[in-house]
Amino acid sequence: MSDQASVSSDPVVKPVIGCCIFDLDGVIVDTAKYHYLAWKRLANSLGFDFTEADNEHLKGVSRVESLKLILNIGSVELTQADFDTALLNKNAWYLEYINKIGPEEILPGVSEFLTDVRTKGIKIALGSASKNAQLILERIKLLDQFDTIVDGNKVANAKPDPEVFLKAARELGVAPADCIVFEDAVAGVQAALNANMKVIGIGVDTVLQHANLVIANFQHTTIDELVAKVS
Ligand code: B16
Ligand code: MG
Repeated sequence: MSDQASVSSDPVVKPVIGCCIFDLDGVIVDTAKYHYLAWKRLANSLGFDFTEADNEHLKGVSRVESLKLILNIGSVELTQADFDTALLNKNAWYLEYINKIGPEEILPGVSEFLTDVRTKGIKIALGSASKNAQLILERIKLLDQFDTIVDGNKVANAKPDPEVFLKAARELGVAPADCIVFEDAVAGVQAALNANMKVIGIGVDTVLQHANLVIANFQHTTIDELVAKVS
């Protein structure tokens, strides 16, 4: 056999990925619009307004940190008891919306992409700041697609701390370097990089400029194609 023939018959070595970790809000489903309506209702009840532009700064930010930012916008100070009540009210109003959502709210291409990942034998995790993640996945009927769910109830440190993604990798027995994170928030992209994972931003690259790759959504792509681009 000639050298040339032996080279061309070599098998193509595919990059190995053990786990895909998906953020929830802004990646799987657009719950930001419901967070906005609930936070706006809270701000209005405290005597000030809260705009959609303000809401952009809350993506990926925990519930407690979100309330601190909102109170700052309105220059309002609350006692600890009133702060806690505000959190409860906001979440109750948010859940009024969440309890009405269904699979029609899944973002474009997500269902097909999850099926593709699963078919390739790659594990699937959720890594979200939300304490309502399980309920949301139940509502949109995607709960059974996830091998593990790490959400705001399971971690102490908010993104950009890598805890949420490292915990997901550990629960699935996958090394961080073999994980790809999908994130729509700047703090989430940084959390993935801090975890020593590859990260694919969902959104626009002017905002998610530190991600290894940015895509607008999951339509018309496959996990093999994305792995090849970030490897
Ligand atoms: P909850 P993600 C985040 O979800 C949202 O982007 C953020 O706006 C919200 O404050 C946070 O979850 C906490 O949500 O009030 O339901 O606990 O993007 O990390 O999936
Ligand atoms: Mg998000």
